[in-house]
Formats: sequence, C-alpha cells, structure tokens
Amino acid sequence: MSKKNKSISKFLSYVLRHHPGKLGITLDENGWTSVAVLLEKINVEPYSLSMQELEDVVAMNNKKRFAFNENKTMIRANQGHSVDIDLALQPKEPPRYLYHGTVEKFINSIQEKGLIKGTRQHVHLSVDKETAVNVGSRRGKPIILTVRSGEMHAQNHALYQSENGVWLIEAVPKEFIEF
Ligand code: HQG
Repeated sequence: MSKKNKSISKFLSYVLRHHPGKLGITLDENGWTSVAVLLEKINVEPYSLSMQELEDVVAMNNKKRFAFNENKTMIRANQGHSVDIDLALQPKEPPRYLYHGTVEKFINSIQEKGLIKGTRQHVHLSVDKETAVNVGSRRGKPIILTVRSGEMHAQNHALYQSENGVWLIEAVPKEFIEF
C-alpha cells in the first residue's frame, strides 16, 4: 500500500468502524454508507479523494478492510467495528484451531475471564499463527493463544468469518484457550 493509500485506509477505518458522525455520515444497520455522500463529505478543501482512489484503496488494501456493494454505490468496513451494526454474517464451521495474538500484560486477565471483545463488536481470531503474531506485535512482544474453535463450534458457539478471512466471535471462554 502506498503512503497515501495507508492514510486513507486509516481514515476510512476510523469513520466506517468507529466515528461516522465525525464526518457527518451515517451507517445503515449493516454498516453500509453511501459512496456518493462519503466522497462529498471527504472532498472539502484541502482534502481530495476521487472515486478511482477509493476503488484502489478497497482493491489493494493489505487486509481487505473494506468492501463495496455490487454496483459500488455503498461501502462498509468488513470488520473491526465498535459502533453497533450487524454485519449479517452466517455462522460457519471453523477450522479445529484458531489463533489470537496478545501481550503478556493481558494474560492474567484472559486466564480469568477468557477472551472478551472490549470496545469492538467481536473477539478477532486468525487462521494462521503468523497473522496472530502481527496482531500481537502492535502492542509489544506477541504471545499467541490457541483457541479450540472446533470444540467451540461442536458446543454451539457461533463463529463467523468476515469477508477478509478474520474469524469473529462474541467471546472465548477460558476453557477453550491453550496458554
Ligand atoms: C485483549 C487490527 C484483558 C486482546 C488487528 C487484545 C486485528 C483482553 C485487546 C484487529 C481480554 C483488544 C483486532 C481479557 C482480550 N483481559 N485483555 N479478558 N480479552 N483482551 O484491538 O484482537 O488493522 O480490540 O488480546 O490486526 O488486538 O484494525 O483487538 O490485545 O485484526 O484492521 O484486548 O484489529 O486490525 O484489542 O485486534 P483489539 P485485537 P486492523
């Protein structure tokens, strides 16, 4: 991702996941917002963002953070929201194990309470350890937890996979976590 695309991606994450009101846009119940209105609100001097640039950011984003609807009139973030929207994902059978990257200072609390979603709408899990290492590294020396997701599924916990491959779940009780 180019430097400009990265900063656009950060800004879009901010408004489409957390603070749409700061840009004066609204999200519908599934997190979608109008592309035309988004561009109109962003394009206030000295800022500029063309439809082509927006399309490039959506297509080339390193974590596929955003999606258009079919005719590209609406856009949303694929995951990571703190605002209360329903991604309308269907529960899906996960692989036997999924991974979560965190840091040492949270371990005691996770051992006590399991993984909780905090300000976001879901706990985020990844298919591979490498992604979990990257996620944990945002906060310091990463510690990777293994979640027995197959067992969770068998015990009727709903797991969802967002369009960008991230697995989402309401919470992970401690008994399904290998420390
Ligand atoms: C921790 C980024 C104490 C949890 C990343 C994490 C990811 C607990 C933090 C995505 C806890 C929450 C999500 C408990 C969980 N006690 N701490 N019981 N349970 N935690 O940012 O998973 O670039 O909300 O371990 O790459 O770090 O934004 O979640 O450290 O995919 O697209 O509480 O955000 O993606 O932090 O990251 P977050 P996360 P983007």
